[in-house]
Amino acid sequence: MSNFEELSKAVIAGQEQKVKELTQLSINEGVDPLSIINDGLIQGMNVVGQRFKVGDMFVPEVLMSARAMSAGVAMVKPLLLDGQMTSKGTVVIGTVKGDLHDIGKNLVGMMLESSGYQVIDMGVDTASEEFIAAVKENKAQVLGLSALLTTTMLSMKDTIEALKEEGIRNDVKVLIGGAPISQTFADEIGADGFAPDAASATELVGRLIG
Ligand code: B12
Repeated sequence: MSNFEELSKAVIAGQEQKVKELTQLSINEGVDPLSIINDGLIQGMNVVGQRFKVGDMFVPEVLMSARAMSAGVAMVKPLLLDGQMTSKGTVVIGTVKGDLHDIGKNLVGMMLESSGYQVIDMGVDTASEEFIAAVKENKAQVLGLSALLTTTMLSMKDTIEALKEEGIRNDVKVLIGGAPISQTFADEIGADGFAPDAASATELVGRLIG
């Protein structure tokens, strides 16, 4: 089994210590840092995302995998060349007002970060004004909104309207996601895109600003 395969397996199994050991091993062997992230750590997390989707893995396991992956990413990050992680663009991401769910949003943020985007994480319960301030301040190309409740998903529309009022709607692509969100809803409220999971979200960001 290659190092990458072993690393992916350790991420899938949520074995943080093993991920750290294997990551260190790859670093010692001089493996390209970006490759450790993309071919090892993220590969594992992609499998986790797919298994979660079909009901083969559950939230606590997903969290353990995410934690294990982050531990590996944190070790590799300082080794990346300047700009290697931040050259692809800036994404502001957060969970909308009134909503405290952040597991999926964190996964999306982590995966975007590991794929080379600068991610500004606004946390949970984020008001439209806070999103707008962050988009302006960081000159973000993408705004990612997460909602897990049917009641809070409606505030995504408010944020899009507020972007229009501020005159910056055309400066930023709005991407939405979360369990109750669909492409139909995205079309309805005038979002630029919807993605059902972290891997597709990363792909979509690439397509939107790539
Ligand atoms: C864990 C959980 C909680 C935890 C949250 C912990 C945390 N730190 O996030 C706690 C216990 C706090 C919680 C609280 C509540 N919850 Co809750 N919760 C869940 C649960 C079981 C899992 C959500 C989750 O983390 N999934 C795992 C992640 C990986 O998946 P995900 O969030 O869908 O994210 C993926 C995609 O959606 C997408 N994605 C997510 N965000 C984004 C953003 C962008 C930009 C993109 C592109 C993609 C994207 O990519 C992610 C990764 O693959 C769901 C059930 C469910 N089926 O969703 C209920 C659920 C969402 N909760 C629900 C409810 C009702 C509540 C409460 C109101 C309960 C209560 N009565 O107190 C409160 C609300 C608190 C609040 N104000 O937000 C309901 C919502 C019903 C509805 N239709 O609105 C659900 C559906 C459960 C149910 N069947 O009743 N909850």
